[in-house]
Amino acid sequence: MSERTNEGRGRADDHPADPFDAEFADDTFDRTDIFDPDEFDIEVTEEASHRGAFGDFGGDARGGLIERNFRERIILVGVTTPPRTDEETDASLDELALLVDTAGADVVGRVLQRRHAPDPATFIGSGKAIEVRDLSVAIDSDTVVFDDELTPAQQFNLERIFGRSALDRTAVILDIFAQNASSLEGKAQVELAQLRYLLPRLRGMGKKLSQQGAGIGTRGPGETKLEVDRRRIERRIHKLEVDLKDIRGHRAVQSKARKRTANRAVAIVGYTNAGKSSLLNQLTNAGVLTENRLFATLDATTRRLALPGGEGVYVSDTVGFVRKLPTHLVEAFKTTLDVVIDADLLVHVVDGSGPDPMGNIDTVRAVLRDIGAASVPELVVFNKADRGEQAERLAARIDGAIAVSAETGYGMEDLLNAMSDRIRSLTTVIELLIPFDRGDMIAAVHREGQVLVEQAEADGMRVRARLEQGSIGRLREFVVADTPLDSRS
Ligand SMILES: Nc1nc2c(ncn2[C@@H]2O[C@H](COP(=O)(O)OP(=O)(O)OP(=O)(O)O)[C@@H](O)[C@H]2O)c(=O)[nH]1
Ligand SMILES: [Mg+2]
Repeated sequence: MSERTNEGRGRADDHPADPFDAEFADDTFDRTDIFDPDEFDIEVTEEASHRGAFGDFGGDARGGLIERNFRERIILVGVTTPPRTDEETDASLDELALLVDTAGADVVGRVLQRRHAPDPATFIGSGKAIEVRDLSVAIDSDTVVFDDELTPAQQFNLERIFGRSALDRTAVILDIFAQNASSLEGKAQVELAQLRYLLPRLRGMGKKLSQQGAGIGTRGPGETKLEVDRRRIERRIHKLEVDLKDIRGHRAVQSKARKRTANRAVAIVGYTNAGKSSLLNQLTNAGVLTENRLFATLDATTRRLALPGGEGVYVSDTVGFVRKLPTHLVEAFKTTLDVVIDADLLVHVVDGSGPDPMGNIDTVRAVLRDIGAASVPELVVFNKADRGEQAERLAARIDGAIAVSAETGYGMEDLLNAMSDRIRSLTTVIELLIPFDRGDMIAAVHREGQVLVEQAEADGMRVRARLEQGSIGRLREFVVADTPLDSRS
């Protein structure tokens, strides 16, 4: 990518036609960066320039998946609305640029605007929209991507003004998901999320649906594609919902089977690209794909791991989170959600070498709250300690946090011990005396807990075991209350 420049030529004039712009826009802030200043003067006509993506303004009608014969040229638009700061908008646009790059397109310019509130009709106001249109023509961009979620009406209006596709961050994330989905369930989930996103946006898309370009926002995991009418989309949504229910019903049985065993569940969560899959691989040789790419993982992979204390745990890798990830998108990954909500412990992996680790932690915690996992205990792990001191410094700042490198294996022993301690703290060592005719209960102790000592006595089996509260409740009548227990509890 060529160097970012602050081009005066793209700067906003006031557009009195739009009261929002006239009143609130601060054109000392509004900024337009063009990444290909050399190409700025290229003579292009609107029709000739646009190669089509989401919209009906051109494009080939191949409707391909990932394959494409050009890299789309993208303009990013970010809006600062209070209480957000300009720096936050900038950082968020940096990340959006990374998302667009991951989706396989080139960012050729970015536009920043400051507003008190989004314009209900066009998000950025009609004056600014015309400016963006002119810029798109001038630098020959195919698609305009907004950092915030657009309503269907805003998207529709903007595409009309631009004469090219207007997408939002959600569409880009969906596009990446569509490229990365690999399992049957993952593909079904992504397709469902895409269709649900598309359905309210069908208005005025009759032509588009039969004229699919191959670009961001148009790719789907199934061969269904979008060249179908609303009713067919609704039927497809219904079918996917039924299919997913089947797949999930099957897994629920497996998960119940797990719950009846003594093994605890640990979910590795964190920001996308933090190193979650790398950590699972380092811990268990799981062989999960790791890539310097956002959302490389969409499916939860689970592996068994023996902790230093002898406890067996199931460790699961999960889909990464990102800023402004709409909860309904996370919800599409219900498998991941279930894994996270049902976990006994979350290992929260943070890229300790990244630009904003604390901001990433906040984002991940907010998503965890959204999905109802706020109460699951969390162990914070600053990864990529091999890249510098920052990971260690951060770990020292947060109580109980650990610095590791999933790449080199540094810190793994500390991590395993910490996991072991945290898992142990969920259980209590108790002593039981179970009559010989209650073989079912003796079996239950073995199944649900960790048996430390077992001894046959005259009136039954004396068992010292580590058990969780639920099991202890069920075995209450056999607990030997007056016997001093293991010093540890
Ligand atoms: N230097 C260094 N790089 C690492 C470390 N851990 C992971 N990486 C790299 O970071 C990138 C992302 O790693 P992944 O394990 O795929 O990250 P993830 O959190 O699973 O990412 P998503 O599944 O995409 O959300 C890869 O290029 C890894 O090689 C580490 O400890 N040190
Ligand atoms: Mg991963």
